[in-house]
Amino acid sequence: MTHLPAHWILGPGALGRLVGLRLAEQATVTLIGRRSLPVEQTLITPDGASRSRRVAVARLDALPGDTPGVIHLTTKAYAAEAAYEAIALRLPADTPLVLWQNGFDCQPRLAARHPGPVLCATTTEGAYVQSDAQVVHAGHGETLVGTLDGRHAELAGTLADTLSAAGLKAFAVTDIRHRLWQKLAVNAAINPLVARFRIRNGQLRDRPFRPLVEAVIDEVAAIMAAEGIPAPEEGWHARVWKVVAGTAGNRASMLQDVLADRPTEREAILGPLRDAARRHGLTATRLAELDDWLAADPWLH
Ligand code: KPL
Repeated sequence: MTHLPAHWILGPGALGRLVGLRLAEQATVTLIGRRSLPVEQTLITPDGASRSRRVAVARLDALPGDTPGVIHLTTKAYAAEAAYEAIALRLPADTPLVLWQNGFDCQPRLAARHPGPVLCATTTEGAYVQSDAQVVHAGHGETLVGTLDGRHAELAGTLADTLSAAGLKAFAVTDIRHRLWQKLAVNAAINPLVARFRIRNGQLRDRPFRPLVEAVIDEVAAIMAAEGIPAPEEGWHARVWKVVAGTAGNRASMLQDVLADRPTEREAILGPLRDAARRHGLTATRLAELDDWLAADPWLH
């Protein structure tokens, strides 16, 4: 098998539509959400080109009659399990499921719950929604895919090839658990602080915030070491500052969620870190403070 046919994209936000519209150039794609989207969808590429195409769309409560070849679950982390349950009874048991969530929370549970192959994907592709009919591919990145239990290497390779052929550079890896934790670590050092202070990523380099970031990175690095997650070659501090520099103008996803009064991915990002700190007898005061702040209604502060 060199390519995967018939992709269902469950959760057509920015990432879901980026993946869906790229794949739609060479495969059958259905975008499935809580509400129906326009069938005419436009993707703005990083070089500013506008590519429009018609895709199949469906609502979660009115699924299409055909059978998917692969399901991409692209909801936010906190919505993933409910979205899966909404379609689970309709799926042939061997349907591959690809989990695109941030953090490390729902992945092990869904891998245990779904009878077929479960792949995890983590990406640095940048995308944002312009309207119900338009998504912007803001910047190229890289996607890594693999399974938590090390099985289905061939399928991971096929998925990576399919994504790469569609213009989303992807690689199959055998250590996706480490990769998910590494992304979570960087997210934990940036997202809660920018949400707390309502600043763009680059402002973390400024005087009042810099020591706070350094302190959070120290806590995260200690937890990663105890958990056996390899540090990046350049070290955790350099890695975080590199991402901050590369995304300086961004409003991080957690800040966008707080500003829009939406739930955040707090549980998927800070939850596993706090659990791991507890397991290893580490104190993580700063992470705990940020998590407690996010858990309370941020508008009350
Ligand atoms: O991935 C991100 C996010 O916004 O969630 C970071 C790395 C923080 C960049 O904005």
